[in-house]
Amino acid sequence: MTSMRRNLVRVLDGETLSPPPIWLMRQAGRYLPEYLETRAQAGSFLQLCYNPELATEVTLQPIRRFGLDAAILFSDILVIPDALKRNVRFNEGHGPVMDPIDEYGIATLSAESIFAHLSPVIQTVESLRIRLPAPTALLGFCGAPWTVATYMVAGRATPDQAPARLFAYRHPEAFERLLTLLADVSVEYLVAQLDAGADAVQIFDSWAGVLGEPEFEAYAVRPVARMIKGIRARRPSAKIIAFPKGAGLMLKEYRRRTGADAIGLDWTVPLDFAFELQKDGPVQGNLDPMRLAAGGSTLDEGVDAILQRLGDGPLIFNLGHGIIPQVAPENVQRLIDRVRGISES
Ligand code: 1CP
Repeated sequence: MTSMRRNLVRVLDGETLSPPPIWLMRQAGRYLPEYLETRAQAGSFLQLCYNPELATEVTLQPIRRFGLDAAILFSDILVIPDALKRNVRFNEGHGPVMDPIDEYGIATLSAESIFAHLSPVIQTVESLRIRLPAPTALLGFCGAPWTVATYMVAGRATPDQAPARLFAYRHPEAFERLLTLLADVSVEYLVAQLDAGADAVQIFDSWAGVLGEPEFEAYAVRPVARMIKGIRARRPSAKIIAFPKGAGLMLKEYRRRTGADAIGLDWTVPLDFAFELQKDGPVQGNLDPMRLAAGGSTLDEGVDAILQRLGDGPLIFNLGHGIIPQVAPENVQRLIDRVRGISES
């Protein structure tokens, strides 16, 4: 395939684009009526993730509606524990659940044959690259080892990942084994996504923010650095965004220590600090998703503040976390128009 330098990739290479490329975390999802329709057709949420035709369809839905600069593969970070036979289920209204893992489970955990299980996801990437408009970048993704491990240890969603934090103190060796296994499996998985046509990949460390300083180094920085080194050893030109949500001041050294091309910023990151981080390379973010839900001038002011402070450097415009189901689709259009300078006022 002739290589076309899509806007998102240009920014990941350090270019400043005006307007900046924009995509939104959870841009496919329950705020879109067409998503709810396709999800109902699929049966369960996981069946949707493993159905290349329907997963392609829901990935394309926000692209058709809004013409975003990037599509993100429709899947979930928890397909990895599912492939590791942890019996993942998504129960309506209760979030994900799975069989909690203990130190004995970790000792016998095997990554064998997980790629057969994940092949429908890779097929989705292939079908997306064929179906997407040429200028639209395609992002692959996975969860960071720490974030995936938190769900595996607790067996469910928790507010602060207390079960995994406690487990890591009590069983440091078992926990290290789990993180290393997840990192190595995730390298293979992301390389497969890149080979199938993803322009870049994002590593979601949604729970990085609950870690103290030494734990952040051991569980958020080191495993992600291992992953990025592993990916680059195989695909030297791979473009990688890392999103350590809630990392706060620990963002400062994060890019250098992990080797990520771009860092994703949540909405609590002050714009002056984001500006400093941008001197070292591209940043992505960081509108509060609640501003998007609120809409109107609240939305416009949030957008303008980000563009004013970060618009003269390499920026990928995004939310600071995922879209919530209550968002009106018109607000998403308003956001995109505002970023692109197509505003009414
Ligand atoms: O009802 C439904 O349809 C399920 C809702 C849903 C959706 C739309 C879940 C369950 N996952 C997804 C898709 C998803 N998940 C994407 C698709 C692409 C897109 O962004 O459009 C992506 C990138 C994810 C990644 C993901 N899953 C993360 C990292 C990002 C983040 O939100 O922090 C995490 C933590 C998950 C786990 C997960 N999956 C689903 C839920 C509700 C959760 C969070 C559980 C919790 O509260 O801890």
